[in-house]
Amino acid sequence: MKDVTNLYQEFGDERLPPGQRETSKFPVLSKGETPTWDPDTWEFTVTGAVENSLSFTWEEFRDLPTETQRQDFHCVTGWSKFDCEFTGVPFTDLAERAGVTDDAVHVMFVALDDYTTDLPLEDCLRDEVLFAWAFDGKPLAREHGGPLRVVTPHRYAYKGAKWVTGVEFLTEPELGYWERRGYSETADPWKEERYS
Ligand SMILES: Nc1nc2c(c(=O)[nH]1)N[C@H]1C(S)=C(S)[C@@H](COP(=O)(O)O)O[C@H]1N2
Ligand SMILES: [Mo]
Repeated sequence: MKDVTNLYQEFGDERLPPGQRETSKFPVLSKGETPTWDPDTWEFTVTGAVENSLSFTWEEFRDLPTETQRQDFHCVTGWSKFDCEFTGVPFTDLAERAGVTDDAVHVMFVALDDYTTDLPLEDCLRDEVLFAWAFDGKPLAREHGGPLRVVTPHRYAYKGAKWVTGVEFLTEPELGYWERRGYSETADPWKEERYS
């Protein structure tokens, strides 16, 4: 397993970002109800500024090569959970398969609960950004985003869309659900970029 819990060294002095409190629990934070999903009709798409748009059924997605990483998780509301073990498909793998075009600068993630979140492309093209379907070796619980969620240990966790079904590469920045409501576009926990 790859341990990326030292990635904070790139951003700050302390593993626990300023203004955060460590918790051993794994709280659930969702804007609404946990959406239902059907493995027979579930579809994941990669679209936008790419050479090849991609589409996966659940079975196809599960056949993709995966990585398991030990990561930290920082919620913008002030709690951090250390040593989360996520298994999933690296963002960079999908970006490579799709062939991101030179004019792409930004990324939008879309989810089953109509949640969206955006990040600059360079913040997504990192080894630690995973489309994760397992947590601590077990299928991701539905309230935590099962069947599939994004994890972004270098950014506040609202950048990690639970129930993710699509990623769109953009040639201009657009804002996601919380970003339109005043949360930070870049969301660096060590700079306490909570609000914009
Ligand atoms: N689709 C979707 N993804 C989401 C959210 C949401 O409401 N819907 N909440 C975000 C927020 S604010 C946080 S802190 C994390 C929480 O993940 P957890 O519920 O697994 O702790 O998911 C993020 N991803
Ligand atoms: Mo959050």
